[in-house]
Amino acid sequence: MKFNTKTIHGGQKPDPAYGAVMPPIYQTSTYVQTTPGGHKGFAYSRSHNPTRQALENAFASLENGAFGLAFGSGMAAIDAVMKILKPGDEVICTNDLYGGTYRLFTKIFEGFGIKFHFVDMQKASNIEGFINEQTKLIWVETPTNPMLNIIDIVAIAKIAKQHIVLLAVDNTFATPYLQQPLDLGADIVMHSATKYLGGHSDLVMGALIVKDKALADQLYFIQNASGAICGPQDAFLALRGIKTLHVRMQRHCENGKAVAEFLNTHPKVEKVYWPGFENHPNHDIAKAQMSGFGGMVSFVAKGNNYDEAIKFVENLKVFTLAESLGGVESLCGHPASMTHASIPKEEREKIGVVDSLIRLSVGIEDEADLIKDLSQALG
Ligand code: P1T
Repeated sequence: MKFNTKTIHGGQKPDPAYGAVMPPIYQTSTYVQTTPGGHKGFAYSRSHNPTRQALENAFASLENGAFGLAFGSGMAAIDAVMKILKPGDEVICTNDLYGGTYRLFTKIFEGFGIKFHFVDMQKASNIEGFINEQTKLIWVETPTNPMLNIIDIVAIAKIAKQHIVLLAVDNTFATPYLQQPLDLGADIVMHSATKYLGGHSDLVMGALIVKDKALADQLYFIQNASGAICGPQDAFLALRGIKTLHVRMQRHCENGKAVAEFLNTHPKVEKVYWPGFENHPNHDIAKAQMSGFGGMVSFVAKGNNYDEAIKFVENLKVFTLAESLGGVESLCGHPASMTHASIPKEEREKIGVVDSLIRLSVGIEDEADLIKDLSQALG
């Protein structure tokens, strides 16, 4: 089945109870048992829920995985992966990461005795010096949030396999429409389904997808034991969102390109970060591992002035100043004070997240209105 068909039918079948084409919202915590253990595969909704299961099947199908798991947030999904680890284990992760991921790693899991190495993976071989007997996991975000760096998944997977280390890829920015990390050698794909998968800024959710049964069993055990599942209503909304993922992403890519190109030639703009530019440091890798460049664009205005950056985001009218990304509406963020505020300033600035950096999640409105809005706010 081709991807565009999978978004609508992947892993889905009519509900067995009454043949409903869309999975009903099974708003129930529990299920009748005729005798202890005598049930239809559903005993308690933390463990299994038919609406969530339909969504998990859709996740698996989209990413060419065998098993999907849905969580109450992207952070809950990452938290579940980290719980595979034991004190003394080490993780190598991209140095440019969503601020919440950095915070979870450094403020929670470091306290449990896990060591994190934040490495510039734009050159894959940079990770080799950090691998030792304790290394159990490589955590990759690509494109990265918010600098839009591109990491070569095939090259990292090759190193991971040589050293028998798990590779997890946060595929939130690319979505499976543009990039399928399991096919490139990753063991685990993670999503903040809050973003493009849900697509309408109306839910918070996370996803994990894997191919390997033993790994799926381990992650399911953690999901059930820790309990950070999503509810059936949100599972329904995510399934509904996924059905238009391919058409939304096509427009996100078109509008993202138009916005990136507009900013790149604007006299007040210093630098635009977008993997579609031929002079982006890893443009060739992006071209090889992604089928488009997505709808995320970051930039810095000339003068690198904090007050001017704040004035710019306040003056936008079509772009909404808000946390998050990946919805149909265009959003604008100021990473240093919003999504990446939990990363210390000197760490942030080392990777380019300066106080004047602005991040755009380019939505699917009319391109002309978006450009006009950016133009008036820059003016
Ligand atoms: O917000 P949540 O669903 O828990 O997902 C966390 C997360 C994980 N990974 C990436 C790449 C993300 O971008 C996020 C969430 N990011 C934002 C809220 C943001 O505005 O960047």
